[in-house]
Amino acid sequence: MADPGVEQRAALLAAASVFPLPDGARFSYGTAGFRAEGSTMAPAVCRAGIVAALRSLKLGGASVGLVITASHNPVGDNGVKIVDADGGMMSQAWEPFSDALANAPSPEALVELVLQFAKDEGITLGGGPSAQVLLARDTRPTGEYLLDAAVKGINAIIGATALDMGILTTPQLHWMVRSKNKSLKASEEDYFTQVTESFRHLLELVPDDKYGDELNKKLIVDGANGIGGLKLEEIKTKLTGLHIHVKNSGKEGEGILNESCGADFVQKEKVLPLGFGPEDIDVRCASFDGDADRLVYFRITSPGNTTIDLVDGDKILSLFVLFIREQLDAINGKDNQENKVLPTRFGVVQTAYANGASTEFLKNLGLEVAFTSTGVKYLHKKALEYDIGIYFEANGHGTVLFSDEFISRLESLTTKLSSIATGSAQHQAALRLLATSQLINQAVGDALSGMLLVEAVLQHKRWSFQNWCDLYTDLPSKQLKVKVKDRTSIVTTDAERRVCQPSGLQELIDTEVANYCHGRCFVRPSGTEDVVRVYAEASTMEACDILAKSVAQHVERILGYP
Ligand code: G16
Repeated sequence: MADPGVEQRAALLAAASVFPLPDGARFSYGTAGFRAEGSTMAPAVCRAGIVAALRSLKLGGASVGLVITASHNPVGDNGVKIVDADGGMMSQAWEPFSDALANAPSPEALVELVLQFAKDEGITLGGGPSAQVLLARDTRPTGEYLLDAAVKGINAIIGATALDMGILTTPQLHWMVRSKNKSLKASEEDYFTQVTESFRHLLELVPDDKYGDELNKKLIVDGANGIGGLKLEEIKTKLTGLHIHVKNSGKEGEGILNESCGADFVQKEKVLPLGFGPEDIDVRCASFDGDADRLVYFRITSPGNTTIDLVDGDKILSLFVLFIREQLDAINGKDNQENKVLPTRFGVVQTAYANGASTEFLKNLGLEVAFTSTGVKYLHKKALEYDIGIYFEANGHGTVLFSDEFISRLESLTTKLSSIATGSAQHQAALRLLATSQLINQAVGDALSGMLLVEAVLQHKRWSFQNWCDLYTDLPSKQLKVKVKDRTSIVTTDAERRVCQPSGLQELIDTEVANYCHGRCFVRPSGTEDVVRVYAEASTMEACDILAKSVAQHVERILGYP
């Protein structure tokens, strides 16, 4: 092995020695990076810093990102994930190395792993191109300490620089990394300008000839006591056409991050978050999660009742699908299947958690619906295969992706139409699609920009919250968490819809499911918590509860209590 230099070895040894791996600690990159109790995370974060710097070197010095967050998890947890140069999640091909490095038992073992990996990947250490890692963190109390660990890891690769972008939403950092590598404006101010301007543009394009009641402009947002609420407070006065009131805003004294509030709580528990009450009846409400990469909507219907009407990621996706289809039809002519002005491969990506009623609704529209495993890293990759790919997890994590090639065609079309048919329905529709591609985050799911797109589409359609709810009726569903000895002993297949190990478990699930009308049930190990998740769907809530419980009992019995 070529010696990368004494200095490089020494730098790696020094960084690894500051944050030794405690006995028994075991990290796994999981669904969305490393996560654990915040005070135990420093070794994994420091090592993720090394990985991020190596990734940047591998990509010829392109900026990559590192964000310190445990998203929807409790405030005491923390985590780290790496953002690739395109603004998406780190290449899955690098996860095994990240796992190995995070679990390297000693500083010496860590150095050997890095040297071997650099050699295998053709990365020149100790003096190749410079590397750059953009850093961000959410509002968790352990964030600052872990940021320091990340910086130490990055600096352990000679020639790498860490650029602290501050306290941001996770999607803001993804957006910055993508923009920077495309030589676009990439500051936080630029992000705010882009979303507020494209939102304004979409509202200007709302047709004035539509019938129906004026949409209620009032919107209440549950910020999960996290960073999303704080960022929204900063820009809400620039969002003309909306009257936003932020609750659980993240300001001092308002409440605890993600505790009985936020998108994960609202979607899973289907009850109103803390701080909401009868005064909010019938107002459209949105809920972000702790790092603002998930979005759901809800409405409180009657006083004294904590249950809500929930609009989850599936229904957000369906709303976006209808809007985009309407614009494509306006451009191409609805019945013109032969000579389309703008031929478009339009696809939708969901996971096993998608409510069966939503999938049926989308298929009935004639759309291509693909399924992937849970995790934005899988959905995003699949959605990139289309000219316009929309993905959403039921939990509210998703976005709409426009391919670069499609955007160029759209830009040429709008230029052409602006000279021959300016103001025509076709021209307006093309402009709407362009504004949509500017508004909605092209790097990752983003609660803030997703919410503004929802608001623009509702105004465009003159739709009330009820119109939106009425798109289809969700099948009742139930989710449970089961604690077991070793959740990784469950192995799944078919986009996590079937279990292949331990043997016999799938047959038991099939037998239970067969007892229920519209019954569906699957189990999978979580990639962010030490639990097995059980999802059940059936024609009544009571049936869901029983189905989920009986399958959970099988899981507990077969896998053993912890
Ligand atoms: C992360 C991922 C999501 C995933 C969720 C739950 O969300 O980004 O794609 O759905 O975890 O994953 P699991 O069921 O494996 O625990 P977040 O918002 O926590 O980053």
